[in-house]
Amino acid sequence: MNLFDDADDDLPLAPGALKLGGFARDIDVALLAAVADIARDAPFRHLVTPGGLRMSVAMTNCGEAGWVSDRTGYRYESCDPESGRPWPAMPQLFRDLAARAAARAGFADFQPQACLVNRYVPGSKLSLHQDRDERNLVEPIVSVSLGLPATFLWGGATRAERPHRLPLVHGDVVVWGGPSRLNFHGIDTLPQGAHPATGALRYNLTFRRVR
Ligand code: MD6
Ligand code: FE
Repeated sequence: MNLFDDADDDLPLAPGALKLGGFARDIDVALLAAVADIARDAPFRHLVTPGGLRMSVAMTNCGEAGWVSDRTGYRYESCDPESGRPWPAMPQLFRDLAARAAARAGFADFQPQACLVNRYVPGSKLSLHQDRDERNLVEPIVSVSLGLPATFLWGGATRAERPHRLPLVHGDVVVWGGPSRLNFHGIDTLPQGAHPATGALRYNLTFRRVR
């Protein structure tokens, strides 16, 4: 008997959006090792928003395109602007995880082009936003949480809708496409804590089709 079974259920959030509790937990060590490899090549950095604010979440990417922000706007770039070199290749482990999670949520044959890697320390947050810098707004985003628990803010189609609060823990995966692909969402200020796998950090991997 697993007393924690409830958290490992598939939880529908909205049409096209599904939380897969604990889906990535059994490969956490390999995922975190891959994140460390990526960060050696393309270090985490605090991007600046078009409005000139430094983001509290540190970011890097792997795959054929990476999400970046600066004073000129948000976009995908095939090279890391810090080094001028292509982003690190997306590990096969990442591709397989993203495809398995998407398939479970009903999106067959998902082949991600970009993986944005977010790193949070306690006090970091990601304000309510829409993901709309991708040209492909039909295919899902697959989002993997590792390390410290966080509260996901799950809003509606407009900024005015008050967001629901959804706990995300180590190994949880959210798959998100179709009708709710443009819903507003964010991460509430990360509380203090220590996780056996990451210490005082949370990582999030989001896999996308960009083009
Ligand atoms: C995070 N995630 O969990 C931030 N976006 O750290 C996102 O902004 C996100 O989890 C689109 C789809 C799923 C996500
Ligand atoms: Fe997002």
